[in-house]
Amino acid sequence: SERYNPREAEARWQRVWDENRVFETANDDPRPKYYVLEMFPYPSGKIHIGHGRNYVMGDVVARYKRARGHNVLHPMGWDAFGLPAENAAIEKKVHPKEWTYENIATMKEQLKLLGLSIDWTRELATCDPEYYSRQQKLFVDFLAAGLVERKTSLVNWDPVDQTVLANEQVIDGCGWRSGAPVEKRELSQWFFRITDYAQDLLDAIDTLDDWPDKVRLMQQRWIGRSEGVRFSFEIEDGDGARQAEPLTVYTTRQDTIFGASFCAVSPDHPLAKRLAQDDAGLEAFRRECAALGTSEEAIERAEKKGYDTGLFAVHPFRPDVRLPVYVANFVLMGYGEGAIFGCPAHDQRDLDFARKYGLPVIPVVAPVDADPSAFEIADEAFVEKDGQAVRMINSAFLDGMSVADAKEEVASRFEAAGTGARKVNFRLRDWGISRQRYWGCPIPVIHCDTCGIVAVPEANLPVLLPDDATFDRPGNPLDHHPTWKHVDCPKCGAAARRETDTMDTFVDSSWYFARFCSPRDRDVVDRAAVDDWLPVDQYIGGVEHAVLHLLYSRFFLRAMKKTGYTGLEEPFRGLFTQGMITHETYRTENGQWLFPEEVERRDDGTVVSRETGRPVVVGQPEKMSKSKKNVVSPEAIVETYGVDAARWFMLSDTPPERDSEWTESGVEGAWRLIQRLWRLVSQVVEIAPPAATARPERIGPAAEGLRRTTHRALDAVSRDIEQLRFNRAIAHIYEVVNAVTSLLNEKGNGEVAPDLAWALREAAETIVRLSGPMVPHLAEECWKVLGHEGLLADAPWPVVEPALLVEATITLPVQVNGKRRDELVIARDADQSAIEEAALGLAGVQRALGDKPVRKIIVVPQRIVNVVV
Ligand code: ANZ
Ligand code: ZN
Repeated sequence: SERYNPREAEARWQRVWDENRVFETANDDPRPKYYVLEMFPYPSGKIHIGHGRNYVMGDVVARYKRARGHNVLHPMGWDAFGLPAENAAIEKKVHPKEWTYENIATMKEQLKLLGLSIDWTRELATCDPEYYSRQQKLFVDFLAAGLVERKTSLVNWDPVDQTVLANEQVIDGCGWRSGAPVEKRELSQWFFRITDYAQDLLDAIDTLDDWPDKVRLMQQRWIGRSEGVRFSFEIEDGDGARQAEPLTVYTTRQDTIFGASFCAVSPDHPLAKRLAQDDAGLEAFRRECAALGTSEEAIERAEKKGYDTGLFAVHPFRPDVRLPVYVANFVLMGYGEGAIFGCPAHDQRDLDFARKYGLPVIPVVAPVDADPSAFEIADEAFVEKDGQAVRMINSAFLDGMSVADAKEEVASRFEAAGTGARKVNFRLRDWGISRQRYWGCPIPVIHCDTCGIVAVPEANLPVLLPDDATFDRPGNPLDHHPTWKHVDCPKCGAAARRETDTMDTFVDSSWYFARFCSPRDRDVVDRAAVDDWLPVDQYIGGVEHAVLHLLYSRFFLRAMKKTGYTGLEEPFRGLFTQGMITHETYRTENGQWLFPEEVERRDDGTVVSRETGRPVVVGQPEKMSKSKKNVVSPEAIVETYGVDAARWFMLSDTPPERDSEWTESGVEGAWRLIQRLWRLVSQVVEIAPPAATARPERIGPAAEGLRRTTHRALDAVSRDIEQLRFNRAIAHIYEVVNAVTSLLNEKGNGEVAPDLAWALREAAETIVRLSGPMVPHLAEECWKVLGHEGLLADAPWPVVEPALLVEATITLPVQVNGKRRDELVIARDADQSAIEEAALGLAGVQRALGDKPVRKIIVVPQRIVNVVV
């Protein structure tokens, strides 16, 4: 038969699907719903094949669920606001809008090449007024519902570019573009009150049992609930004069209070600010700390430094003990009370600090078996605190207690004395959404000198971005636009100013999945549609979004519930985080990156530049990225191998959660497999032509054997796809392919009995249907050759005949002296001696036996084997 020509066939089937609107989804469809979504892309320019993996995975699920009789929602859109567009405006002098929409057009073309079963009628772009106008309505509703707050917070300020910088834009304390040392500034900003939901967001993680454990753990850590105590120290100056204001600290280790040797406040603490007014040294220290920016990581990494204020804190239980009070760079203003007591013996940070400033190190927790008078701390803090292994020492009334009991005791004493109280804290902060930039959703409020903050009335929405912004000077283009911000107050009519901040782009991506349910609705969403479609049954995306995007979306749905847009709280029932696609990197001798197509691998294994013939340095496979040029374009693949080959390779190469290395030989292998499937189907059609095959009366052993293989694969592939184990699904498809191939080879040119012909056709049809979600174009083509009228995309999933699944083998656990050591897979009808022999041969059993002689073997038929020594 002739070769399969993917280039021609793929374009043709894509046209057929489009023209027949096969993947358009109606809301009023009686079938059970299934919502599958991949995290929508940022339109950065072009996609490479590495971007394709999660879309292809989602597509397999979508096509599979369609075949299983679901009404599938599988939409696509664009996360289209953001800084890169504004950078392009500055660097390339194109308008962010133009840049963004051009990228969207390019990337849409590219995505279409992948043959995805997407309902493009639901497409949306977050930069489109159609979308962001609804987002503004949401904001106004959230504001009215008390979910939004305006408060000051510290930001990274670039004094040259006159702009707020995100933490990632602060590099070694300097602005990424200007190179100027960053300052910390207090700025009035808009916040979503996500912390109101901290406990709820934490508790509900338990219900997300179809999420990866690591993501749930990351969310838990991010929310960071801790139980501790908030209490106050009396403060004295160097002469023993009591100060009016006590110092309040937060601790989770109140048990270590007798090991306290200093107190420290944040450089932004009111006490530090006050003292700095008449202390130039302290002011300089505060400025030095400010240069660290607001990133917690940077603060964590920096050397721990302090400034001695000359004040002392009075120990709450030992009035004769005075602790020096420092301003320290590692104490954050945003957490707890912005002030701590330090216990160097049991906290590494405090220990480093104590060693640097010559402060005492007093152990108060020690292993139960240690001699309290001899227990000392060297360079490592002793952080063990759990259970019966440690107890309190050097701690007056706490001596001998466990850490847990000591915590209780100290907390109770503070509460009795009225100087402190138990307190739950969360690491989670309110979500600051103000961005001083142009290319984002304008925050729909107006500042009036008389009325204060006034929400833009619904009738005046949307607040559109002005097109005629300029990007040639520092600062926020909306702020220095000549007219845009000048409006009359909607309340009193006086001259007022628009808010010029735009929203964090994470806001845009926190509800797009809800908008997809009724993408053209005049309101924010159609509540019935949202309640029907959500939660997303399967969400697929990168683990880099495991915390912020997912948490914000969870908050958003709760906020939308509060404002009446939905009855639901959790947006994503199932979550999958896929691995990345990697590729080798290539560099010339002078360090220039080369694209894969610019190099050539010679027969002797050396790699050279196609242009110069000079050797090229081949680097380890790394995540595909434009900057290192180790990318492959979908166009190039489609041209040479067809997209089905790329899809097959992406799915078959590794488990989907793991990284997968893209290689030319890998795609080539996938291409060969596609040709092989094609030949196989063509051969079977010759033996068992479409019309002529009715189910035979009698099915002989050869046909029966093939049918078992076929149905077992069908069963396994269904389960594998349900669990997103695509590589295993493909391995099971191979089992049928191999069985058919060997039967065809055996037959040679001979005749085939009708029952076997029939079973071969069933096998071929099953192969085609099972591989349909993975290689949909090839499968449609084969489906047609097999004589079907309709589209495979509309055909139901084949049905398993359970009788064919009854295993010929069983699995028996094998114990040695009652302890499970291995398991045995053996023929269901194997006799006693065969089982005994096989059990003794197992690696796990042999390891457990060592050289001990076997006394007895007990076989409980169909149940268990126990070896006694
Ligand atoms: C005394 C102490 C002794 C502490 C000890 C730890 C170990 P989590 O569990 O994350 O809530 N802390 C409190 N507020 C802080 C701030 N604003 N900036 C930096 N550190 C702060 O952490 C609570 C612990 O972090 C608190 O318990 C406090 O140090 C520190 F052996 O108090 B601890
Ligand atoms: Zn007013």
